[in-house]
Amino acid sequence: MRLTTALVQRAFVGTHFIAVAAAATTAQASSVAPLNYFLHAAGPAAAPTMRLGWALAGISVTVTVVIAGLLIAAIVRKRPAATSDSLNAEAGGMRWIYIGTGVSSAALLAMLVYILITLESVATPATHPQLTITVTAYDWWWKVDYADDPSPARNFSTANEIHIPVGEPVKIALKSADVVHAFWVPQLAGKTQTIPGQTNEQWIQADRAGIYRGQCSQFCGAQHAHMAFDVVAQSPADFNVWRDAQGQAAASANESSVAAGRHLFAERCAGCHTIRGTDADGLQAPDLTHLNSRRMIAAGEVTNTPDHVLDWIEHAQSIKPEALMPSIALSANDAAALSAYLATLH
Ligand code: HEC
Ligand SMILES: [Cu+2]
Repeated sequence: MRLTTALVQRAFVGTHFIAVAAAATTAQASSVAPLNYFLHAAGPAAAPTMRLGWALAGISVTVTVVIAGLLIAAIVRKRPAATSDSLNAEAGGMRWIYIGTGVSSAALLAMLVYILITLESVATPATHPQLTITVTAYDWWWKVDYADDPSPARNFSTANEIHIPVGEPVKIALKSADVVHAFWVPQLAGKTQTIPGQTNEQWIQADRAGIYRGQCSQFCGAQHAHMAFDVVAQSPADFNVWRDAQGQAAASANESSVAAGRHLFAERCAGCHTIRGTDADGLQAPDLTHLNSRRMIAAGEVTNTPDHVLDWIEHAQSIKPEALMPSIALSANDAAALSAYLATLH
């Protein structure tokens, strides 16, 4: 039912279109509008609703134009001069009411039928998903758990970047750690809420390899607008390589050259962050075991470069005010040691 509501919301894209297009163009310095689902659908859960959006927008525009035309005609048309019996001369006008009501009802009914058919066609994938990914929304980032493999070495937690194999449906189990959020990858599927204390489900499928941007689409607090993520769709072979690599503990865990940075991390960061293979096992923040494998940090806020990471650590509260990570002051030596350690987290 919730999924249905979400899809219906999405079906009425006409009203949303301009706002989303405007938000998308300012969201990122990227050359393409990443949320432009009106022009791009990359899978079978998204293409039918994109066509539906166009059809509904087309019908709405047609109705508006026809009514505006009739209205203008009525205003411009001259009435014959009033005569004493003109009060009784209204008889012919009623026909327009009947025709208008009939046409509008038929159009609305046709739209309803098309909406229901579309909802049905995207409700379930053609084949049963082989892969389930659990995504938990936090203020203001996304925890991504791969937990369905019989081999524990292939199960792990990551953040803000969801990898999927192309060409097959993937089930997304959706949870929330705090308030209501909504998970939305416009080019892959409609939006679904994440609600504390319950698990919602949706499926996504990408027919082409690529990076699809997702965004929280239900207001959840100060940094709601900066709660984005990427879905990286890759060939099944590449996906398996990625999954195997992510399952590994941090390679650097015992390197003595980065001992100072590791020690600093244990003191100042481990309460919130996990690095597998070390004692850092905080659960309230993104898993950093393979930090450098990700494209972006802070839920799509900045690209993942060593400078940006250091800047984030020292100025998290100015980059993302109210984010649940404090700005952490570091001496130049500490910053260098920490950077050296973080650089090893591939
Ligand atoms: C009080 C808990 C807390 C502490 C302490 C903390 N962090 Fe964070 N950190 C967070 C949270 C929460 C986020 C996610 C913020 C967001 O995107 O809104 C985060 C995000 C990050 C990210 C971006 C990760 C990504 O993939 O988006 C990095 C890197 C990071 N922290 C490094 C550190 C380092 C290094 C330290 C210690 C110097 C540290 N953090 C201390 C809570 C914490
Ligand atoms: Cu939100």
